[in-house]
Amino acid sequence: MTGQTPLSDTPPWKVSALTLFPDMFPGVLGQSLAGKALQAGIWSLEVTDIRSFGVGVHKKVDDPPFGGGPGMVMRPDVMAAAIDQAAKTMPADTTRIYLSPRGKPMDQALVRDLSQASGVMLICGRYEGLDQRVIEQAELVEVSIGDYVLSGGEIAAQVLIDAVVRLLPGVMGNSDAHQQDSFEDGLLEHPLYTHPRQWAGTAVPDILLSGDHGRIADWRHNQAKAITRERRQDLWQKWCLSQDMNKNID
Ligand code: 6GU
Repeated sequence: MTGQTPLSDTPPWKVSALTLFPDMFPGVLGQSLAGKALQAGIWSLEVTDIRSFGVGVHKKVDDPPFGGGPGMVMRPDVMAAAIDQAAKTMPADTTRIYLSPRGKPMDQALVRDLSQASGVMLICGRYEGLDQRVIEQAELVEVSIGDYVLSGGEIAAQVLIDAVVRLLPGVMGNSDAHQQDSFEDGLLEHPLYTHPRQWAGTAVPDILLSGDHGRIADWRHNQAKAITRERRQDLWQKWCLSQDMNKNID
């Protein structure tokens, strides 16, 4: 008896998070699906406290921006020292992501790529952001979770981790389930219904009770197209183009 879980021969997907607020981790990820997967060793989390690399007796991590302007900028010397330390326990080719509203928008393709890597380093900024030189020197990839501004990168990092962890083998019972996820085929997901069949004066659509799996699949696909066209012009245009391209290839 080793007491090992069935998946323990697979190394965990490794997260190295750098933050001024280490107590914010694992945060919401300590619960539910991600929390169970963390306990089961499907992913692992190492948190680096940026403060411990601060300069002087006051462990200073920030200074005002050269050229003037509001707020403070995180010092490149402090950040580089924290990143170098964290990098020691990660493979040399680990992607280093700096969570920033200036970044490339996070999407399901990025999430899927990261889930297929051995792990990720996540750098959480506070204040106005990081000195540009450390972004370049440490080859940080800037990633944003949407067009709004958060007070720091920690919640964004947790959004990213959650999206990746649910794709890791053994986390979601039915591994076919993500085939249906919104974005997996470029469309938003179709609507869902369960019991009771009649509720608040509204019946579940008859087609879903027909047992005709081919017609149900067609109905759902049409619903997915209609919802995407109505809500997300950007995704709809992309999907239409991808259909045209496939037609030309076939
Ligand atoms: Cl990744 N970080 C911060 N601080 N704000 C954001 C963001 C990230 N994405 C959108 N807003």
